[in-house]
Amino acid sequence: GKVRAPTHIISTISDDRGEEPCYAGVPMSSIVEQGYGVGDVISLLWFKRSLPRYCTQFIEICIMLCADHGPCVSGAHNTIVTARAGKDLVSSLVSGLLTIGPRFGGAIDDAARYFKDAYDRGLTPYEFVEGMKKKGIRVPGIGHRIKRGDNRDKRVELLQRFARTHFPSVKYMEYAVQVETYTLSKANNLVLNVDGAIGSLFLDLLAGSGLFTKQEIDEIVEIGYLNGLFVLARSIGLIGHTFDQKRLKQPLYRHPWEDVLYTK
Ligand code: Q5B
Repeated sequence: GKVRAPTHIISTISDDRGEEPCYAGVPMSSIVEQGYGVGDVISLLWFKRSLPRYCTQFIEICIMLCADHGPCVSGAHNTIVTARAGKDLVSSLVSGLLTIGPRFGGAIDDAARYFKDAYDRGLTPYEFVEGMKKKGIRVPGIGHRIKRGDNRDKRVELLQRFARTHFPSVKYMEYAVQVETYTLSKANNLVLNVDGAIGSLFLDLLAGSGLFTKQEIDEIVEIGYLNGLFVLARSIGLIGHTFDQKRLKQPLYRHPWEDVLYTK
């Protein structure tokens, strides 16, 4: 009989061999004709399933409100400096993307991991935060350079309001809010930040939608899908910053001597 030669690649999310490309089995004509959005495409290509409208809307809100946060944040700064050094779009973009990590924008996965573990183990916010302190680990999803207890992040409020209205359960987010109440009692800058809000709410999306098994949720959290939301979103802003600098014909950036402490 026929013998199938072993393949070098296994792929399960898309197929371009037929008349039209398919994302997780859904043909492109259905995606276009049924008015799917970016949230649906992310659901198909990342989670390999169609998600209900409130979930895809939540994903799209995350993308929109993480798309940019001004020129002063780490990623935009790198992109601006790179564009002004005369580099091309891709170089300027990746130079900004490379700053995304545990301090800047890339704390979503760890926030989801730590909040999930603490909530599932029934730790009080005090036990959780003080336990992290003992281990010398900053609580991911908590803290911001400019946001404060008396100057909350509007993006966090918008996400919370949407989820409280549309999600069947927001237990992980409410736990993150309790953690924030405790951290704010220690210092005014220790607010729940946008990474922490997305991390905790995505746990609620996964657990509350009824479309993921416990094993699938654990795998998503362990692999770390959620920083992808920030990477994808912020690429929109970083591309914009590149075009902005080119349009403005900005010269090579050089940091002023006066702003450096030269010391031995
Ligand atoms: N302390 C974000 O720090 C920041 C603590 C903490 C316990 C914490 C810090 C942090 C976790 C990572 C995280 C996402 C580095 C942030 C984002 C997107 C963005 C960005 C934008 C956008 C800020 C002062 C004292 C020290 C620290 C203690 C601070 N954080 N303790 N758990 N989480 N958070 N990142 O202000 O006793 O004096 O030594 O690492 O969630 O990236 O807009 O800019 O859209 O672009 O530099 O919003 O919180 O504070 O380092 O001077 O610390 O607070 O141990 O205590 P800061 P530091 P002590 S959202």
